Amino acid sequence: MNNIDAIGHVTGQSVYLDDIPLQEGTLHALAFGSDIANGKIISLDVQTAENFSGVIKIFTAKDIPGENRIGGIIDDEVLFARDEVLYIGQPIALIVAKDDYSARKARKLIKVTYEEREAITDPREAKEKGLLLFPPRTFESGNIEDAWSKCDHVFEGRADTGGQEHLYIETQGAYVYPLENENLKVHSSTQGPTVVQKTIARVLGLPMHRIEVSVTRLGGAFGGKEDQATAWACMAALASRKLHKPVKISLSRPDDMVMTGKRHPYSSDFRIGLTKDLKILAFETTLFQNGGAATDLSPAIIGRSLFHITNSYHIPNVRATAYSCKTNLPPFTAFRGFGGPQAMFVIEAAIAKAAELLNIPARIIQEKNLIKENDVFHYGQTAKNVHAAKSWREVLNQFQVENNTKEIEDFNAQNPTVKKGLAMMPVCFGISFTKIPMNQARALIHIYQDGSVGVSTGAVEMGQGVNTKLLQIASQFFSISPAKVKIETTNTTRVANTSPTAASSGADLNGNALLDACDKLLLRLKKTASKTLKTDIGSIEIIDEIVFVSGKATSLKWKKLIETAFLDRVSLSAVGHYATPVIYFDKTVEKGRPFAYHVYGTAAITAKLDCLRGIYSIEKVQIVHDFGNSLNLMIDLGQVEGAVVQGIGWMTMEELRFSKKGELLSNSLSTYKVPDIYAAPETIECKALETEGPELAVLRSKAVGEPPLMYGIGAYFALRNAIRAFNPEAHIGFDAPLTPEKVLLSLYSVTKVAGTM
Ligand code: LUZ
Ligand code: MOS
Repeated sequence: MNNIDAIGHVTGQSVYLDDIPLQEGTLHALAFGSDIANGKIISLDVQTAENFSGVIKIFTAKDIPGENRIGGIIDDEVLFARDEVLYIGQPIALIVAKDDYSARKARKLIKVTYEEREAITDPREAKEKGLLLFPPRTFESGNIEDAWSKCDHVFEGRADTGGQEHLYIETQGAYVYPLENENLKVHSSTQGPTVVQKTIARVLGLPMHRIEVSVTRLGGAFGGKEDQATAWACMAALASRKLHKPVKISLSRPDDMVMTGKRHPYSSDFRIGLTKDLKILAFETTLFQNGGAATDLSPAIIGRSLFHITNSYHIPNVRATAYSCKTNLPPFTAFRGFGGPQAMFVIEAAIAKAAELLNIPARIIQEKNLIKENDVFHYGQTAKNVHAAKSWREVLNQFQVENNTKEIEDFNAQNPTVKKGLAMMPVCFGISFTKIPMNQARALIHIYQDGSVGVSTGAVEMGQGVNTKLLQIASQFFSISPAKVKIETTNTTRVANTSPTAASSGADLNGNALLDACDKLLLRLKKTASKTLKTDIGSIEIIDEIVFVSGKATSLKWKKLIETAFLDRVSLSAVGHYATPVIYFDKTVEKGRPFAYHVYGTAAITAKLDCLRGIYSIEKVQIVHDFGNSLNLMIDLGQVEGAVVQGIGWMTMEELRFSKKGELLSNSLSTYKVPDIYAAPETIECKALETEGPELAVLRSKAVGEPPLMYGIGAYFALRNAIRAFNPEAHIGFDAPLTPEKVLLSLYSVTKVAGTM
């Protein structure tokens, strides 16, 4: 089954926000943001700007009829700054004009005076000053204090990871127009139509049923539109409601880069203790999450960091504490992996540090400590259907890693200025929203009189192929041609109270809700068939659009069956609901069973480094990944490839930089380097591990969106190994991204004090 969007994408017929035809009289909105990172607003003068030709109106906080509040988890975020600004780019006003050009010109005429305060951009400094977004959280298992004395080796260090731009191809935006009776229709480029609906309702002081949110597809999201699509839709909705006009907002790339949150940078301290036979006995870490100026999704992201702090390893004694630090940067937000990647980098850094000081390859420690069946994670969940060791072994076997390692050693011995390095990267990622109530979904199916089927769910298509999977699920379940099924847009009037399409769980949750609806309809259809064919319902089956009785084909076809059911006045519509069973979590003790299941896999990554210039390439990424019983291996492999490249980008080249004053320096594609086709690995090979797949994955096809991003972490360690092959004394911080600049500096550095990095 090909991706159903393939032809539309290639021919340019797929509809994104910018492809929606504009109604006559549509106005264009543009946000005006703060140009300082911290301070009081003393005065705001929009008069000159409002008088500018083409400008219709400028909105500020005082124009909001409802609440000036957009925070989802904690109520600390405003739509428009009123008394103070907390980061550069924070929206203060909205310019609404006849065209984008006038709005842009007028934006320069807004005058604000501030009483500036010192900007804080470093999370450790924020923590020192007591600036936390919410109280810290600690996960603990075993007895860490006792464990240290039992360790033969104890190592300490620090690990830092930078932020990451989402760089969705389609920037943030929304198009809102009035409907009759003061209702609003909202087209939003959002992962969470209900979040948008709910927040607009709050900002406008309206009940939710007056707001209809519709999504056809997104041009990428990666977590950046889980929470942060909302503000822009609220702004367009405010203007549309006040002016009774259609209003469009669509961020320019520079505005999007400056004004929106990104992956959280983290800075962490770690301490790792091993026995002499290299079992990790104890691991302690403190994470300082750079949360930015408001909470956004940070509590949930901190949670996932704490869950994934041991990655694929079983460690009996763990203590992990995480602080979400309030800084004067845009609120950092969800990004593919959702705190998991940052945490996994810390444990991998700790293992690498131990390996380097013990003078052994890290993979010996990694392999020894892989989690096994029935081991208990530090958060209380028992590991089931574990494929950590199996995927590890399969990578070694299928890709002859031992041979590669020897070849690399020979290569390095023969080449004084070009070095290669290899690293293994196992991944274990939990599937379910860590907030239990979010693990539910709904679906609505109509079977039309001609036997064709329309399916609506809460899933948002953002290029990940969820619509193709949903279509497969419906057509497989009814055993009808895929051509008979259409996946409708995502719309809050058809499917309400949706969770955002996030946490890799879009297909699982919505697919299971769809199955529930299909189930109800099939039962009704079987009743009709048994009545028509005068047989009992248990003997009826539908195979390839033909009704079978006790395994024998009858002359009753799908189309006729539907017609018959309709004439018999049977409802041909059904709603489905799904709530992931068995999951729970007790935050008072930080223990439970938060995840439906885990996704496992292992990558071997080879890097090649020109030691004169610091230029490198990622030669090979070789993966064995556990898809379960994949619904669509082509789509899933596409997810793996994209995620790996995105992960490598984060680890090696995408350097998010802010000045001390909180100004985004990497504010365009010339200063922020994302992987292009030349930077992508020369080969990515991914083999599917043959597994049955867990019952809680939809049709046993495992979630795939986020887990493979973390294979990219291996690129950092492969490069590190290449540097050390050139200069075993090299001083290399565990400080990602490992850009060519850092690589070059470290190639010719020496470790200042043995054992500290
Ligand atoms: N979003 C969310 C997520 O709200 N909760 C989660 O647990 C999550 N995990 C991964 C990605 N997005
Ligand atoms: Mo997400 S990081 O929106 O799954």
